[in-house]
Amino acid sequence: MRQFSRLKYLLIFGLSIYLMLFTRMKLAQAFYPPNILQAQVQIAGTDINGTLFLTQRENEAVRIRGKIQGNPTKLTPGLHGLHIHAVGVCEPDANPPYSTTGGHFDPGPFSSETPVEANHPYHLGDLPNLEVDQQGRAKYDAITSRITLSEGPVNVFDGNGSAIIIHLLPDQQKANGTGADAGGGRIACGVIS
Ligand SMILES: [Cu+2]
Repeated sequence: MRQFSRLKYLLIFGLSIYLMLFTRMKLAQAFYPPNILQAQVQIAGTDINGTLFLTQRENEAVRIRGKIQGNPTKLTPGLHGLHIHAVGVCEPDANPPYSTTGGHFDPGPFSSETPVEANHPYHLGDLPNLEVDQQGRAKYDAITSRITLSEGPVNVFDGNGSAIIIHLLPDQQKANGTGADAGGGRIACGVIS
C-alpha cells in the first residue's frame, strides 16, 4: 500500500512538471513567434523620402509596408509604379537616373529584367502601384509571394542586392506594353538592406 502511494505521488509530480513546461513553451511561442525576417528600405529622391519595411514570417509571403512622402510637384497625386529592381545601387546622377538598379528583379531560367516589355507584369519584382494623396503622402501595404528574404532562388539578397524604385507614372500592369506603361522615369530609389 505504501509502495503504491509513492508511485502515485511520483506520477502526479512528474505530470505537473510536464504540464508546467508544456504551458511555458506554448506561451513563449505565442509571444515570440518564430523567425520573422526583416529588411528596411530608405527611399530617397528629389524632394521625396520615406521608409518601407519588408517582413517575412517563416515559410510565409513577404509584406511590404511603410510611408513615403514628397513635394506634390515631384511625388504627384495619383498612382506611381513601384517595383523591386535587380541591383542594389541607387545612383541619382546616372543617365537616366537610377538606371544603376537595372531592370525589374526577375531571377531564374526564364528571367528577363530588360527590356521591361519582355516579361511585364510577370517579373518577380512587380508590385501594386503606390497611391499618393493631394499632399504628396502615401501609405504602402502589399504582400508578395514572388520573392523571399530567406535563403532560396528568389531571395532579394542575391549577389548584387536589390532596390525599390518609384516611377513617375502609374504601372498599367499590362503585358506587351512600353516602358512608359510600366511607370516610365524613375523618381526615387532605396536599397533593400
Ligand atoms: Cu520599376
